Amino acid sequence: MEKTFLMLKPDAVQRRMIGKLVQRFEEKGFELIGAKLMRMTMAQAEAHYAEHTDKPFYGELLEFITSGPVFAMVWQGEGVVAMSRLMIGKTNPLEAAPGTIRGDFATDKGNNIIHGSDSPESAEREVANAFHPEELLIFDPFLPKLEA
Ligand code: RTP
Ligand code: MG
Repeated sequence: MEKTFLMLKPDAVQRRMIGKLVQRFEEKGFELIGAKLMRMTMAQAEAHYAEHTDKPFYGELLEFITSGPVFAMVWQGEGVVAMSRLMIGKTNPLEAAPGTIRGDFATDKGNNIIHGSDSPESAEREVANAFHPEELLIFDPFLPKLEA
């Protein structure tokens, strides 16, 4: 079954939006199979955003994502990667439609509330970067084994 990694960013946690945002995905009908409040280490942030190493905003992005707790989640369902990206809305605030999470709650390109994996392959990598296998309800063979 398809999975995605959704992460409520430090601005969402600080704005007390965890419950409201989790509710959107529950009501849509996806299955939550893992969730935790965590602080991303710099190494985790670098791995998570490895594709953006060369971007001018990379430093700012790492600083922001490690600036406070995030709420990391794994959701499962048919088409969950693409559908959750639709629910999240575009990165550019001028293109994020009302009714989407960013369209409703964000005005900034950087402080934009939530991350969602852009493909099932990215999701596998991002889940493994943030969760131990036993933290998920359903065993995932692609996740590395914990040291005994
Ligand atoms: P995300 O990865 O966080 O779900 O967001 P996304 O796919 O919509 O956007 P992406 O292109 O992957 O960019 C990752 C995050 O970098 C920040 N960003 N800042 N200042 C800028 O021009 C800029 N562009 C992107 C955003 O926080 C974006 O979510
Ligand atoms: Mg992205």
